Amino acid sequence: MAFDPLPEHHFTFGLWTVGNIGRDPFGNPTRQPLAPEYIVHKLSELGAYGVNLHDNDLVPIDATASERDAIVSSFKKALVESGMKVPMATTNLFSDAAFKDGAFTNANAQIRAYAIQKAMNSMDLGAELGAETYVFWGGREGAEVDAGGNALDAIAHMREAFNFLASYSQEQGYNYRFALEPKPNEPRGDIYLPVVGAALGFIATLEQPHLFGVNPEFAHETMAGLNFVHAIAQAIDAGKLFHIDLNDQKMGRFDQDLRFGAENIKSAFLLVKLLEDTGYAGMKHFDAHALRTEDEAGVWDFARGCMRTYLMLKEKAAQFNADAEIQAIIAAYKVKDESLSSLSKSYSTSNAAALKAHSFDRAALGARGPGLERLDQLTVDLLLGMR
Ligand code: DIG
Ligand code: MN
Ligand code: MN
Repeated sequence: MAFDPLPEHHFTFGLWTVGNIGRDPFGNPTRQPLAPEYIVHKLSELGAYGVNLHDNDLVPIDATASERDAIVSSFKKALVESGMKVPMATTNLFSDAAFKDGAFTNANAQIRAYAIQKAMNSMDLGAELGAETYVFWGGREGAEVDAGGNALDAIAHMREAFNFLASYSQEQGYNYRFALEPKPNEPRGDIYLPVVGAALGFIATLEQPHLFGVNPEFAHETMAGLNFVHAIAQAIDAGKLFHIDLNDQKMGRFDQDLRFGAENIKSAFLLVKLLEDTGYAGMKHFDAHALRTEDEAGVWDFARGCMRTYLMLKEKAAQFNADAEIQAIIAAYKVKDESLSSLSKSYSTSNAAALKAHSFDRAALGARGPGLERLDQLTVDLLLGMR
């Protein structure tokens, strides 16, 4: 079976992903930079749907207005030639020294104002390119020193910035939905809103929470020692999975942004199954990059691998759902009791009395085996191609 990606699969890559030149904190670049237009055409040839960008992935921070317009015009030409879309845009609020101690959350009001200005200009660029999702990843929104008392102020500063930018988007007629991307640390010692749950709780405090969702990243929740599938389930339950950053990660490491499925194949399978079973209609964005060891050919192997693995796991999920033995075990695992479960569906004095009066055979409940070992083994068999 061929697992060839097509635009209808909605696979996207950031310009910074396949454009990663292999620099790391301990080493110089190992690859040459790739022009945005070249990236657009190459990704289109591989079957991707779109490309995402930070403002400065395309337009240098010190570009003049005329230079900006020329750069955007050339990029738009590549999009038209290739048919590639720009579903998501975001702002680089983490590279420039001005943001070294935060952007929206900076203790310096002048830097906070500059960050909002930069975000508005970047939102203008994204809207010009057709982006409908706007991601906020607070790479520098954090601290190494909390003695300055910024932890509480930072939340209020972020709320002010997001409320302001949501209103700017509406006044401009942009139909952005905003996606907050949590990360626990790196580059800051600790980053505010570190995980999906924290971001969901924060969104509820905004003026227009319906405009805000999350952009969870596999590597980031994994860095925090959390179960990414559980985080996605909560985001879906809340109607807040606006976007997703797919990649892979070894637990307890710096942000590796590995090729999707490169490390945790069972987690990747369960994630793809959850996304497919729930009809996730958003973009499947691979926020990852080729290993520093690779040359340009390795970069495109990386990009092909991300999409191929997603499609293979999608096929495995279909097999899992069609596997009679597996489905029988799951049916037995989810014990139904309509008379009992109806009592707690909605409260009433009589339901409470009936539930309090019911006698349970606690020993029998504790003795019953749920069959999870067998189910997990059949999942491994399936993933290893033995079913
Ligand atoms: C890092 O995981 C962040 C940045 O690359 C970008 O702002 C965001 C969008 O995918 N992810
Ligand atoms: Mn990452
Ligand atoms: Mn990301």
